[in-house]
Amino acid sequence: MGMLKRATGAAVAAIAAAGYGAAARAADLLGQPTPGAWDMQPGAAPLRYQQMFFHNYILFPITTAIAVFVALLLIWCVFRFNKKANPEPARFSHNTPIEIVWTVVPVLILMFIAIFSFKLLYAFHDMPPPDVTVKATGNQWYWTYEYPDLKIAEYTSNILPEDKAGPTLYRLAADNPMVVPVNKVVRVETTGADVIHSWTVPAFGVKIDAIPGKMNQTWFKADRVGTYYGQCSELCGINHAFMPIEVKVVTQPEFDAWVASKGGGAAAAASSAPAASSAAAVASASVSSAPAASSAPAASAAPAASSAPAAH
Ligand SMILES: [Cu+2]
Repeated sequence: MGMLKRATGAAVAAIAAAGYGAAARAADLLGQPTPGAWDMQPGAAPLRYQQMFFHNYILFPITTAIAVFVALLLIWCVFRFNKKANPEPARFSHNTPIEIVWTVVPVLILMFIAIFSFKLLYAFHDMPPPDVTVKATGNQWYWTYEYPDLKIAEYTSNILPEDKAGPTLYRLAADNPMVVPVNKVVRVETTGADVIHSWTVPAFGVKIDAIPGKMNQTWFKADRVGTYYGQCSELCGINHAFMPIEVKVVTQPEFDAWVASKGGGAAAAASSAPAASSAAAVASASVSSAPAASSAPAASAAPAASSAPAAH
């Protein structure tokens, strides 16, 4: 079973990556809906490719087959067993073999779906060690973002007005987007300041409620640089449609520069780790070594840095 599971997983991942990579959907806009398009927008995260594979090659064919089968059955019954065609109706009320079949077959179908569905659920649940943590708070009606490990204070991300966003991006674009590095594990912690909101970015396959008094978390690993849009997906009041989510995925050096421009820094996070050696403190203080310091914590200092906020 374990081997079968692993083999299935590897096959799904390979097909999904091939089918939903950059080349396959080049015509569609990245990170946003494409006017006139009919399929899901292109994905930009490994688990999103698996979600799309699951939908397009597992769920969709099964639901289509069931819908067609039931429709044909209905049509057949209507014509074959109406009063005119079948004036003398049968009197029996049970048929054991067919009852066994219509119980067992749906169970088998659900078990087949569960193989893929549970694999994905667990993949989303089992977050790898995060490289960046962002706290996203839903407010009526805007998002605020905070990077506790990087000492970036909470800032507000408001909707970009229509004249600045343009017709296509209006209600998708925000003035101060969330910014994250490419190919890094980003942990998103969500909470609500007033009512329940939902932080959603389709290209990453992420949708998680932001609930007052509760901290939810999810994660994604964007594999392409770009700008990705989403919308609050929990009906939260009159301006629910006007609190967009914009995520800029940039290279690590660009991210470091952005962090510095926000007054934060990986160096600050590293030096806040308990009992950091004086050598590390000196290194983090030096401007030239900052990029090195920021890439290093991914392997070594990340657990220490992520545990740091608990001390506040
Ligand atoms: Cu909302």
